[in-house]
Amino acid sequence: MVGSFRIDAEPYIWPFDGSVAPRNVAFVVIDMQFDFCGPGGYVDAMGYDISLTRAVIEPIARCLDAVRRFPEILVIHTREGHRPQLVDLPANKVWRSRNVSPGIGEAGPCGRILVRGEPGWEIIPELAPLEHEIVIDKPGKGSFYATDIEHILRTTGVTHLVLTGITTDVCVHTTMREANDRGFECLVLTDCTAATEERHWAAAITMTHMQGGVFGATSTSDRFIEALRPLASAAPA
Ligand code: C5J
Repeated sequence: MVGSFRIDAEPYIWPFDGSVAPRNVAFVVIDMQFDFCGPGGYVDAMGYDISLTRAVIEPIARCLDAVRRFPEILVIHTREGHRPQLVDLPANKVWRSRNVSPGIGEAGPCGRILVRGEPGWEIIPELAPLEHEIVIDKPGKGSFYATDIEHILRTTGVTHLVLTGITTDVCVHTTMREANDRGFECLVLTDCTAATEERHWAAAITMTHMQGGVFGATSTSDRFIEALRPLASAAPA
């Protein structure tokens, strides 16, 4: 594969360093699990409208289709969840969740909420990882805390992250902030991410743009796919 790409984005044309080669990019799909977008999952049990978090399934699937034509782009999926023994589940996380639904770690309609191996914890089939793709299990909101994602990114030479998934204001933002502080250049695809409330999605996107792009930049699935297109046609047959 040859070439590099750049993307029309806000508040600057991404990336900051002019363009990026596919081998330096990871496409990250955050927490597309039943618990966050499936009927009976954690978000549904808390009383939120899961049509918001489900709306990102189609655009993410389109991006994955495009990205999977470039084997050099590392595809990473994350799952938020805890060990069945709950030894990695902070007491305050349980206490707070119990205020609004069955607590994290307790039985809900899709099994124990956010517990590894339970039906609700699984990634939805529409966005299932392929065998060779990387899956990161994380006990927290950020993808860097208590995981090996940074080691994988540094080892494979990834310097630029395209972020998608749910929820924008929690796990996507926390991951972007963690990555940004470590020097990774982040792009969020706005139609590939959603929050449990639209105003929180809007605030999370706006916050990314402040101070000249304090955490990175944002674009859309269409612009991302369009930016990859010339690379595909430049590839040797
Ligand atoms: C939340 C997440 N919202 N994946 N987790 O608790 O954003």
